Amino acid sequence: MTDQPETIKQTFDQLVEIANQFEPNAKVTNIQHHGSGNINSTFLVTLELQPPFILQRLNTVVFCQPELVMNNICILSDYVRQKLEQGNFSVQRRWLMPRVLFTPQNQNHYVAEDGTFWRGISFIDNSQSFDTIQNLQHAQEIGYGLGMFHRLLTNLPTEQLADTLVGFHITPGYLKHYHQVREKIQIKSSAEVNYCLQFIRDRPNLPYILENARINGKLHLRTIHGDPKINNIMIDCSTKEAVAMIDLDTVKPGLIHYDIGDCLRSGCNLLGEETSKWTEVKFEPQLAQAILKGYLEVARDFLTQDDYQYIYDSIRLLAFELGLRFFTDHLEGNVYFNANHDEHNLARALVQFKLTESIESQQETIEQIIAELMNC
Ligand code: GN1
Ligand code: MG
Repeated sequence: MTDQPETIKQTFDQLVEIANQFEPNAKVTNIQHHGSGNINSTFLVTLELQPPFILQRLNTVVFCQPELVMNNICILSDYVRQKLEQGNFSVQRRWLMPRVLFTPQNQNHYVAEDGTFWRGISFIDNSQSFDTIQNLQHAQEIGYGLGMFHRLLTNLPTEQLADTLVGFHITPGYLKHYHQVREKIQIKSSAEVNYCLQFIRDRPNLPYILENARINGKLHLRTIHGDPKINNIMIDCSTKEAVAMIDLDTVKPGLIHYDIGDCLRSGCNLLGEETSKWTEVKFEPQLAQAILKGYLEVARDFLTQDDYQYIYDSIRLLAFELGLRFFTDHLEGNVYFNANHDEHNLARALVQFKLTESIESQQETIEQIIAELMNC
């Protein structure tokens, strides 16, 4: 069997050589694994006398046209930088876009000898991110960050961006794929697997809720982030304010509800996505209130009445959708999400399904929070 680029591991010296493509005039002092992404491999490169930068190997099984991903990111960052510089877009505080680093050949990426695809991105200075919400102020800043990102992109025509991940967040498509996988494979039964099978079976209409709203004209496509989980929103170490959104691979046309739902399902689970205590997972409404308050501070002007009507559904759906994606990947043998052990994606699916259950059991409270915020 030949190695796929994704399974190749680089030695430290090879990493230094790749890093040098993006900062040819600086001396690399260290390269360390960074963050907790499930798809790409991320490293922090430290340099002598210069700020560090992020080096990433793109997973080209998932992003099969990585050049288009890089083009999207460049279009987006140029657009936002211009908007911020023009000054007619008032941002009262520090807000930054990660900068794509170019090679001496003026390329926004580098393909190594082994066929792996790399990019360099500036590190947002004096900032950090967290896998779980630290306090209510942090929650509000998470919402503000997402709102600011959406607001900056409200007028970027979606046609300018390529669809780099066809079917991303189209839940009916994930359901279809799940059924195809089920037909293909022999399922090894266990209490956990049976819980997941039943969980999906019990919610036949849920996967269609946002797509039907789009088809019926209630929701429309805009430019979205696609992966606004809370560790993709950088927090300034000094002011504790949101300063940037990172991980721009999935920026593309979509429904902002994918982003709102994903941000809330990620932020309002204090045990985090990777917990082994899945039976204890809960959705925290007071964190949802703080995130939405921060979001509306910047997003209120471009939200329609229908947008508000689908916020609860989006939170419930995005937790369910991620559970469905993890569970399908478990059944398929971990072909999409990086997994540290055979049952890893099953464990992750259980967390998301338990979270969905908790969201459903608090529907009234969550809807009331949304209604109050809408009217204030
Ligand atoms: C993946 O790799 P990462 O962590 O940035 C996934 C998201 C999921 C997330 C769950 C392209 O993002 O959709 O919400 O895992 N990204 C892609 O942790 O599928
Ligand atoms: Mg991502």
